[in-house]
Amino acid sequence: MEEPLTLRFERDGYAILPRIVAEDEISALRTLFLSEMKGRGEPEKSEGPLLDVAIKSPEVFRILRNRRFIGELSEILGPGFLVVPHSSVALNSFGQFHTDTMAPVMDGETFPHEEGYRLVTVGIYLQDNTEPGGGLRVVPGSHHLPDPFIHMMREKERKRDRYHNHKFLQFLNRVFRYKLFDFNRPFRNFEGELNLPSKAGDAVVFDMRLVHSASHPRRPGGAPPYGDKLAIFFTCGRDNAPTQTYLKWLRALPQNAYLNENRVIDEALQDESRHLGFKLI
Ligand SMILES: O=C(O)CCC(=O)C(=O)O
Repeated sequence: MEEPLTLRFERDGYAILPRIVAEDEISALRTLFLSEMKGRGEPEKSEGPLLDVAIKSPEVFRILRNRRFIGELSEILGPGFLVVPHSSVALNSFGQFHTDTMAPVMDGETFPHEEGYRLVTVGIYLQDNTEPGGGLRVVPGSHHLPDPFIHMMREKERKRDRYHNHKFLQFLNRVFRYKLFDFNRPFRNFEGELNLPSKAGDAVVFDMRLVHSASHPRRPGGAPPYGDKLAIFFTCGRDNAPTQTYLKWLRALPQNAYLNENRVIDEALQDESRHLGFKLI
């Protein structure tokens, strides 16, 4: 008998929900997002994400009409869960190992350790994840452990500051063609990492405290077989106090001013969401 989804999620900190976007819809979504994101007329910004897609993009909201998807998310998050910012479509984003709670914890927030906490990132990848990347790497169970990045980020900042204040270190680095100091090396691999075998259209749901990284194309020089990497991301949370604290923290960040200025969620969309079993925030 298959283990219940909630037990698996609580133990591992992630779950793959298969076939949330049907195979025949993948290429239409890829074409749509690629034309939207590559044709924005701002070459230097062409790789930046589309933001707030849960409320702005009908094609993205359509995915939330999948009742099996909402049912499985409700198992993980509880009924009437919240779809909170950020939601985005990301093109060719290949971040390194981190947790999604590292930034608020570094700001002094404690909600990831509070009773009832359950905030997840949901990634719907529009290509298979294979050895050359396309999806997510995770460290199973790491959401139960203290966040290693708090110390690692402080160390990185300390080393960077020392380097920037030290002309001789900068000179040495130039001599060695900038290969001597690589402050991101500790973030490239992580002990216990697992490349999740997701297929295009699967949803990968993970606790925001889980150690994870984009799965990188690991063939130096070789183009990944899927071409451009595309993924849709949502953040979802249990309807409770830790989620509200997360929202308060998020809204107060200067780069998120767009969340506080004339941001209106269409009433019909909000009604439909309630009927489907979640609330848009
Ligand atoms: O880009 C990816 O595939 C990883 C996403 C990620 O790290 C995140 O959403 O926090």
